[in-house]
Amino acid sequence: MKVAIVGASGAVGQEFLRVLDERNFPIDELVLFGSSRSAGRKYTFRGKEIEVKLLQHNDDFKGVDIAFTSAGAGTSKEFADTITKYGAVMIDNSSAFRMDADIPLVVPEVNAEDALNRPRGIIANPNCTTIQMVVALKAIENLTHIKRVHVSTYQAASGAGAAAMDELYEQYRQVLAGEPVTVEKFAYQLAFNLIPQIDVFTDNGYTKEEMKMYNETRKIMHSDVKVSATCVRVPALRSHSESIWIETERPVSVEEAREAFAHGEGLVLMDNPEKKEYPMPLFLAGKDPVYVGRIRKDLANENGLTFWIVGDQIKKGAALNAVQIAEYLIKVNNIR
Ligand code: 2RA
Repeated sequence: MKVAIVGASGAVGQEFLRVLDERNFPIDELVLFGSSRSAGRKYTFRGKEIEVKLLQHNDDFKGVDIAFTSAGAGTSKEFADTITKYGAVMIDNSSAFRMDADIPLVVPEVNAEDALNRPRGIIANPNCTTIQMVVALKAIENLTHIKRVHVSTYQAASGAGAAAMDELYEQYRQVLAGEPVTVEKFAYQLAFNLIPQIDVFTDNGYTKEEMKMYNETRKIMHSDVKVSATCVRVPALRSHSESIWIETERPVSVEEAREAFAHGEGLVLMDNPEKKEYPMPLFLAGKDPVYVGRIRKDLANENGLTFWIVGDQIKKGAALNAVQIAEYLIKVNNIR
């Protein structure tokens, strides 16, 4: 299998290298692509040093079976034809194609089979907050239809890239040293703060990040579920947390929900209030699963249930989900 990574130098690109190796993904040849800023850099994969090639409109993707792309929506749009023209499956982590009707938006635990219908050779990887939420929602949707979702997210700095993580570290150091604080990657200082804005505002007062959770969840779950989100940047490093409230067609007890989450694909139940056991981003960075805890009946709605989830934004929220899509295609022998 010949595999390409476009955007190899970014936080998600680097995670692709780790996840592909960790999961012993079948690769005969790996090619790395990047912008003029990263072309020439070298990374080691399975003991072999690989140099990043400049991404160009040429025949470099001839013979490539799977191309993982995470270099921004603009690059994905510009190079989609170049990447797919010789038959490579493009699994794209950007927002470029997620809502295109002829491009599947896939979370393997929820709608893997959608990946089989890809007329343009492209499969879109959802937004990180959507991925981890629908993995949890699926466990309850299997019991009864979810009609409404309210979600507040607590999104780590990693969502804005590796440099944003570095800025958060530096801000804490600067504050403690009494130095002026560098604010470049976020609208405001993030250290000792929360920022209730991720991406730009749309006409309805929701941000693009919040509308992604509305639109993408409905597409992935093939559902009329209504999702009202508030997406907040918090001073955590690389795991996103979400406080989720759902309204279901019939009441779901805490015990029933716990059982469903405990057996849900891609989920780990971490819910024991007496022992102060619940998911926290600091301790779950780098983990594959989505962790679920704080499960309670909603006091304001007899068909309501509320719970808390944590997932690694770079891993399950991006690189791992994309690799799992590729693993599914290999399992069902549907790469070419
Ligand atoms: C964020 N979900 O967390 C967005 C993009 N990764 O910033």
